[in-house]
Amino acid sequence: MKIEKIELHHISMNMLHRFETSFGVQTERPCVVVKVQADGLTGWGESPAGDGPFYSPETARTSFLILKDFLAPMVAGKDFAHPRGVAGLMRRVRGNEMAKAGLENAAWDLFAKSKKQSLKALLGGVRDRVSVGISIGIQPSIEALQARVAEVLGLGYGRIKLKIKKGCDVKPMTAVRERYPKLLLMADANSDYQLEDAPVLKELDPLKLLMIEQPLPYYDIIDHAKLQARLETPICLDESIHRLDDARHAIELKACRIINMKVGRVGGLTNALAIHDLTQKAGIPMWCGGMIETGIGRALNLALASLPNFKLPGDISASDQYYKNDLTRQFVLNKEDSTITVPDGLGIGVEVDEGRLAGYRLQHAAVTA
Ligand code: OSB
Ligand code: MG
Repeated sequence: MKIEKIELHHISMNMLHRFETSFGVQTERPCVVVKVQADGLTGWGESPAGDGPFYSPETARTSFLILKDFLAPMVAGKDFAHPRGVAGLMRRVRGNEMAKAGLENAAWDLFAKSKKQSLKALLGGVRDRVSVGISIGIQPSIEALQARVAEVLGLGYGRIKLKIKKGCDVKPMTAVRERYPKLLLMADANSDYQLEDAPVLKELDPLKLLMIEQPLPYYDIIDHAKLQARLETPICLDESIHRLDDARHAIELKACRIINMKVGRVGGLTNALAIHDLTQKAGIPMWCGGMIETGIGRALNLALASLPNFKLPGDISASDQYYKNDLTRQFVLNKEDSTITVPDGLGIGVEVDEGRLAGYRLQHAAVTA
């Protein structure tokens, strides 16, 4: 198939909840929505980089630029037999994983639609509902944190992740653990610590956390291996994993016991599937991370998380935890089992509200064959 037209929409949406992590505070969510057209069909993808280069080196504006000047011209009008081929067409571009993911994933949606299949079926998903949890940002006080935890437990979330940073870690984690001894609880440090902080991280061991996500620098694997050897709590890598070789190195060096899969961070579904198969063989469970995606990215995450090695609850909360007026229909939590139902329509299985998309738009470009 050949993509005839690629449209890029750099948008920004207001978030319902302020989200604070060790790398900053977010109240608005920019991203680039990618629309591709071929043979009368439309495919959608999302490049989920943020406002600034703080989670990763990419930003929404750099994704837009790289897509417009390099990636879209490499793909428009070129023949491919499978969306993996789109990843191949973009291989010359180094890094810029989130930019690539938006375009490659739009091609997957398009391809699934052309085969009259849901993305879940195309990827080989094995479940209709995906276990989900919620990620709670750093709160101004322990009282505010306890109130937010109680609120989301009341909504039915069965796994809670708390963001931590230096100086705001053992106290809040312990307070929540004391109130909920059996809760599936975990921490995400977003790379705020160094190996010499191991004694503080060791203080989290008695809390029996499900895992601690990315304690050390965003580029590191080796120090994580040294840290994991000293901790009982499983380490989960997020920021450090961008490609299959990173996952292989992390597993070989025992740098983590769990991997967070974000399709944007690894450059698209082709790499995500390769990492899925590697971790499955190695006995390293994965879960689906989130980048506060719009309904487009959320629908794709649900399809991806229906694969067999997604063994732990994902950061795929219901739409009402993110946006008032999302680009697609809302996703709701099945309260009885803390799951979200995987869309079973063609492709990603959701329609995009193009009126809303235009309303959120900051920049637009179109690239044709
Ligand atoms: O580290 O997992 C992270 C959001 C933005 C950037 C990084 C992260 C996050 C989250 C939120 O934790 C996950 C979500 O609900 O989408
Ligand atoms: Mg993380």
